[in-house]
Amino acid sequence: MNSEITYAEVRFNNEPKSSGAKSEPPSDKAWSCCPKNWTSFSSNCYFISTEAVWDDSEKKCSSMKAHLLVINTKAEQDFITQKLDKNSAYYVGLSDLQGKNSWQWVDQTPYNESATFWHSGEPSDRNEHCVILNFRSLPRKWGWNDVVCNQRQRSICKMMKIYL
Ligand SMILES: [Ca+2]
Repeated sequence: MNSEITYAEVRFNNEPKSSGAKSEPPSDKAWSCCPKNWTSFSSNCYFISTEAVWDDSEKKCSSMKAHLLVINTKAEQDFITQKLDKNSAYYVGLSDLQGKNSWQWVDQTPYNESATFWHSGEPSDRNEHCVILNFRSLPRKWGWNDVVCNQRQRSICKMMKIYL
């Protein structure tokens, strides 16, 4: 994956900072950007990746210096889902690999019950250790579902913006 930079954004120091961001951008840096073909939101960059099992999806993200998507806010999820195909499912960086109902984000962000967006009835099965983001029509919304980790699914990678 090349990391050619195709555009940059200017962030003024007096611009209000987005709330809830886990990592605030360095305040003394004025220019930030995302790699080619990535999309930007707040201080992060996102990439929609091709089908793979959960493990390999995380490896693909890591090879691009990113992680599977860690969802910190509803606003972030709402932004990213606008870019997704309602007929696909996308792995995110949340798993319970031990099957102990102990959900872990790939970047060690603490799992916060009050910022979870499970579909109704999910998580549904102790044998389903990995999480996808998908669209359900009743009610019409995007949400999370635990699934087995060896299904091939599309996925979303996330990295912090690059500050120049
Ligand atoms: Ca499930």
